[in-house]
Amino acid sequence: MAKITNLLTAAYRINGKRFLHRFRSAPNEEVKRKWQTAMTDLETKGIAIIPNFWTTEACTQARHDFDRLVEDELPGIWKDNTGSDHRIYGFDRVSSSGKTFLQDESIREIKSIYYQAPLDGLDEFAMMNRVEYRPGNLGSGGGWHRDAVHEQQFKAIMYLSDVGEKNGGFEYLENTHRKSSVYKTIAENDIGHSQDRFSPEEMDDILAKHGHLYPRRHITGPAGTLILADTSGIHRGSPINEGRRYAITQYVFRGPAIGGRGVPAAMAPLVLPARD
Ligand SMILES: O=C(O)CCC(=O)C(=O)O
Repeated sequence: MAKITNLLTAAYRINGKRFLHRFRSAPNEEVKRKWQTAMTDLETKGIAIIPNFWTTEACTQARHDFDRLVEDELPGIWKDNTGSDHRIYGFDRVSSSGKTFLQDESIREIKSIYYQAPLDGLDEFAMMNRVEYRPGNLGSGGGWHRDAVHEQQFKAIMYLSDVGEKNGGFEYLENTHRKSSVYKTIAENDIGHSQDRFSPEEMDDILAKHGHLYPRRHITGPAGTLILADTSGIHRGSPINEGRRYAITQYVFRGPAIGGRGVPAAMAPLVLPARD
């Protein structure tokens, strides 16, 4: 009975959100053509990889800006419990590298197409983080999760340092951005209708039963590798075993003008205020 209630509640929340979000804007055909493969991967698998999006020099400059702000103890820097993850939410407000990333023309067009929404309807900011090995670290993002359960959630994540298997790369279960995966995990893995975090045991069960449907990707690549993902799909930053991983992420939310709620209330206080 609980399972049926969970399925009905999830269906109600998913479909209500879809109805509210039927705002469309004309896609830019040139961008659509240039990024066609990436857009198709994003839409079908939930994840797309674009190599060499930034130069080594631009990545070095962003790392330098971040390290200087941490060294200067900028107020508002967020840290996880183990001291592994340092984050600046609103990096675009304190670094020109952050601003350049957030304002990138191609990503602007891609997110507008993905959300089928005009850009001025989206609320957004850039977050830069540095993750380093500490015993017991859970990786960037604190373990396997969905950023949203009932609606799509776009993120653009770019590595700013070289990321190999041991450096805490982004992991993603392909196809879990599809709402069918929400229903499937409720029905076959005893997941709650709005559950957005998953224990190691729950992940073992999901992978054992549905690993063939949801291939697990661990993204490695040099500095400048761009990942576009629908993070309503199941993902995490892998726990880091070696070195430091620097990355910058665009957080993008539907604003009130297009039927969304903007930056979530729990996150808003973490974001540095905009500067003139
Ligand atoms: O940085 C990453 O690899 C993933 C981060 C993440 O999942 C999050 O912050 O929600």
